[in-house]
Amino acid sequence: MCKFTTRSALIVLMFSACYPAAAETREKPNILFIAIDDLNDWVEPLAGHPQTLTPNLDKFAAGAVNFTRNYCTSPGCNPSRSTLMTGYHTYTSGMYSNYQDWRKVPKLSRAKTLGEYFRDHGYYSAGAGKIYHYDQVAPRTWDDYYPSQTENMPEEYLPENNPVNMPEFKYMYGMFDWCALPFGDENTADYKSVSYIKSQLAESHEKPFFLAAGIYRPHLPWYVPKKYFDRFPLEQIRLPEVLDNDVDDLGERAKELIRRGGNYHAHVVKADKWKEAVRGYLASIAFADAMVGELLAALDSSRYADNTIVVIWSDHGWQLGEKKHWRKFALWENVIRTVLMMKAPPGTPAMPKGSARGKVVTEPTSLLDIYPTLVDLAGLPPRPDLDGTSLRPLLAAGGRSLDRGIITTYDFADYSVRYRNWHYINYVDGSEELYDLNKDPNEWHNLAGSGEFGATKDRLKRMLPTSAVPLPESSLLELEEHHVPPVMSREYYFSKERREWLKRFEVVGTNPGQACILHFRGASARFSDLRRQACTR
Ligand SMILES: [Ca+2]
Ligand SMILES: [Ca+2]
Repeated sequence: MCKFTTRSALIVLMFSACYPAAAETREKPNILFIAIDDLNDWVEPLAGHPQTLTPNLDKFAAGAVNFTRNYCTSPGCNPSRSTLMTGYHTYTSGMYSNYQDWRKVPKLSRAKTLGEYFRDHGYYSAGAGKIYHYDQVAPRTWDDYYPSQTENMPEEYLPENNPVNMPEFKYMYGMFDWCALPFGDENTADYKSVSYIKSQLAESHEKPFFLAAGIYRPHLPWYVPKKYFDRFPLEQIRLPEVLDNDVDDLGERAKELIRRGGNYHAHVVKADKWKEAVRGYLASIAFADAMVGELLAALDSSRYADNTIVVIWSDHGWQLGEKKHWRKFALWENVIRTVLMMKAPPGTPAMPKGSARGKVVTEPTSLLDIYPTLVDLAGLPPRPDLDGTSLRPLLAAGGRSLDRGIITTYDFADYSVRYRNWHYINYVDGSEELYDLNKDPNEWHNLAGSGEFGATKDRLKRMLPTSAVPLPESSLLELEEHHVPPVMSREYYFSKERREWLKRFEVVGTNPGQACILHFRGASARFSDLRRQACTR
């Protein structure tokens, strides 16, 4: 990565005996770490929707290892991202909910973050866009950040009179909306983040680098340039497959997760907006894929093309009406499954032949595995304290299985275990679900009540954590009226206080006179009101 004249090379040779560390440093691989927000399996390499268009992710998968059954630690941006970046699971740290400040969770506040650990071992670390949850930034992770160490996300464009397309309903997340922007990629916030990373790839770096690009789409609002909407004619849109009465075999806790937040499904169906919403999500995914393409093309044409490890991941999945549920915040496969692909070039210290090309790994893995995998591949001192496992055996051609159960939590005391073809869910109220994904990929038939699968269920149940670190109250954010207070104990779950709070979400049916549209304050993207222009429906 450094250009040497003959003379300077001679000087290095002369001093190399005195400075072996310098020679070793030059052998360390660079890392390009690409995060995509709220992206489910609707990408071509995971084939979750037949109409999705993700040529760049598809091309990358052909030369990389595609972990097709990878899971988040928790289906919310904040716990998912902060556990990934520190390497500790929710139930070993106490970081369970979006309504916590991860920096006030004692174990995570003391943790060496991923970028920080690489900095400590001779790396230059920089990033742009959403890696941490909005304003919960961690400057110790980075040498430099765009737009800044305190504002991690560039300003988003906000159309006038939003929401543009989704009729408001009580307690609706204010950004639950979509529209075709009247300008090109270059005016979007994501493009600005991507441009910063591209400029970093164009520079000459003396140290190996850890570069983190946080792409915000397809997170709501689905405002992306018109050309992406044009790729998905509305009349041709295919809705997710659903089963009538799918929710009938679910317990009370699951039904609460479906209804909460004002009952999105009832409102979307009543307003006849289901196809439009699916289109908005597909358009946003196509846009995010284009941003990935920009980054990968810049890497390929840079001097770092042959010595950079690339990791592409999303922080959790999303539902668009399956089980009458929208958004995240649940434990079904569509919600906890994420994108994870990795590519290690030949010459990587721990993997001289590089990772396999076009390999598909179907055994369950976790976003928590990224940290120990990168430490392992880069040859940094191992971190046996981390909760994940290096995926090196799975990255190699052939390679051995890790054969693990992968745990995901929601709030405190809702658990999911993915093991081989099985998915077991154990909720705080004691209700359970069991699915055989080989026979029932849509999770329509809950087998938990069937005696036939008792032994399987018990086996998966034994994989659950036996003790979980409580949610530290000191880490809670101030709650707003539309928030659902996180479950902090089983006692609290069944308490009268909680039942009273939840009554506000029992509202069904639109009532424009009472519509109360809520925007997250202090914990969302920043929006620019400088260039308000019309955007199309
Ligand atoms: Ca997210
Ligand atoms: Ca069902």
